[in-house]
Amino acid sequence: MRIDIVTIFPDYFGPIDADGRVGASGPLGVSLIGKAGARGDIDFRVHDLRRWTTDVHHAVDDTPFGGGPGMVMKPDVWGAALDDVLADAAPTDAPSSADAAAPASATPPARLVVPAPSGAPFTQELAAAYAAESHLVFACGRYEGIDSRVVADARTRMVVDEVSIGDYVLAGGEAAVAVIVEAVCRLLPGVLGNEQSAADDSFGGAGGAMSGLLEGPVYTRPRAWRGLEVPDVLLSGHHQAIARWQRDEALRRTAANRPDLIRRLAATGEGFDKRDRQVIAEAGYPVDGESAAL
Ligand code: JD8
Repeated sequence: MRIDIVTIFPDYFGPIDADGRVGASGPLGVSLIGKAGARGDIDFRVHDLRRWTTDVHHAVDDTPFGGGPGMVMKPDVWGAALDDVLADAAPTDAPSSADAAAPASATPPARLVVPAPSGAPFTQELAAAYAAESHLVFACGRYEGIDSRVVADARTRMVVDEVSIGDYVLAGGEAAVAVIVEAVCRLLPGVLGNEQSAADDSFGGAGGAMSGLLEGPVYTRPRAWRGLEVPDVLLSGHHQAIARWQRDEALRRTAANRPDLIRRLAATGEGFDKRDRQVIAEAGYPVDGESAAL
């Protein structure tokens, strides 16, 4: 997968070399995602938007039409940047032996992702959709945002998503891009070690036993710490009892912190067995077998 990020703060994503490649530090350079980048499984490129400014002040913003606070990012600078980034990623017309069979048009176009507080919610489901793409381009806004014609223009030739990572206000899109890139890249083949799997991810996952529920509590050595013991069942070796206990804990935590997820699972009808409904009822959410009413 190729991931391009356009921003006025390239250093946010760590040391960037002349070709826009990221170094071994920063959110894209460390951990499993950093290793995948170093292996070349993910081709990260970070671009400074000011490279496409044309005036001596390298201006990327201007006053908003219609008045109001702050500044708006200029469409002409963004348009030129996205044109070049997309052109750079597009296969050259001289097909090499490898893609001789695959004419240029065969290469799926990139998908443009623009974080914004007004965007559609970014979800695990969308993360999985992005993980299936071959090329993602992220546009990091700042100030009051990017002139809205940039997205309108890009939509004439590619899929564009305006997404939000949550109901709080950030100062710009960089943090949101770091969040989205991590959620997407951990789903790519070979990124997570084999001991880890995304199958059981909360908020969707791939149909694992716990998918759709929040994670339950976790423990490791020492067995006793500051007078606090690890639950005996986890030391019992009784795998069925352990699985049941972990599910009960996940149900209790989900009912307490995210009753909306209980409703979503209850609505699927086959989300809960008799024991589940008993645990949820004890947690204050009666779910009867018949209707999914809570
Ligand atoms: C992109 C500029 C700042 C936003 C005036 C504060 C996402 N969940 C989220 N919260 N905030 C953002 C976000 C904020 C951004 C930009 C994303 C570009 N800003 C602006 C409008 C109000 N300032 C976000 N994803």
